[in-house]
Amino acid sequence: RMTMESGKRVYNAFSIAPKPITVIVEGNIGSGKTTFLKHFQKLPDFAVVDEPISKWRDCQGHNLLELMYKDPQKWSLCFQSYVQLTMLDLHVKPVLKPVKMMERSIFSAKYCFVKNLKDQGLMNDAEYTVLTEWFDFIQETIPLQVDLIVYLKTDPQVVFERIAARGRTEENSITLPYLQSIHKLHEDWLIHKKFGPVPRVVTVDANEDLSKMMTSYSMCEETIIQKVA
Ligand code: DGT
Repeated sequence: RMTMESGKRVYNAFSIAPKPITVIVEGNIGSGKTTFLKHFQKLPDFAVVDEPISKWRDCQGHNLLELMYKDPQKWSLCFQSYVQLTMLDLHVKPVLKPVKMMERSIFSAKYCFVKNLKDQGLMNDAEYTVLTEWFDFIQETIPLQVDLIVYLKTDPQVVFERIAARGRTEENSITLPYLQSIHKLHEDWLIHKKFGPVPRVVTVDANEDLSKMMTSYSMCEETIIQKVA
């Protein structure tokens, strides 16, 4: 028998595990979500589910991320429908630890990325409507539990420099105005709550050099643990 003890809860791998607290980590491209999650991956009570970007770069041999950046008008619907599927897959993935952490969500895909493509005229109204109908259907039929959102807030200029420095090939066409739009949509969604009610948001100033962010990580750890206790 395999059991995992965590605070007051006892987990038995052969019984149905209690529902974990789900935390999603959001923020602009290059805001440090992966580094943030790496910190939590080391802690015993946290299950970090894999980020789907590797799937976007290799969908049975197709690099959908690259296609989307090269010709957004042609490939955005295809890319975003795959993002929606891979995100849904992560949302429903069961974990055996008290806290489940995810990098991004089906929500940022919809409210930030899809909305931006639509606003920029890169996705037409018919395509946007089909994606939205799928999104609404998923929300109505599948429980997508989110208890807490960690928002890594950055200045677009800062992430612009980080993205240039990391040199991911698909991303060499990313411009400052693009990052400004994505930033604004994160603010509209998480701070101004323009797209409806959102779960509790913890905002972290993520402009600091990534290596200096340990203090913020520990603060978030406290907040999350308090919520779990
Ligand atoms: P990090 O760790 O904060 O630096 O995060 P990134 O930049 O590795 O990960 P993410 O999810 O912000 O972006 C991955 C790439 O996918 C990036 O080039 C933006 C692009 N992308 C376009 N549309 C979407 C979408 O709907 N969702 C997500 N997650 N990414 C999208």
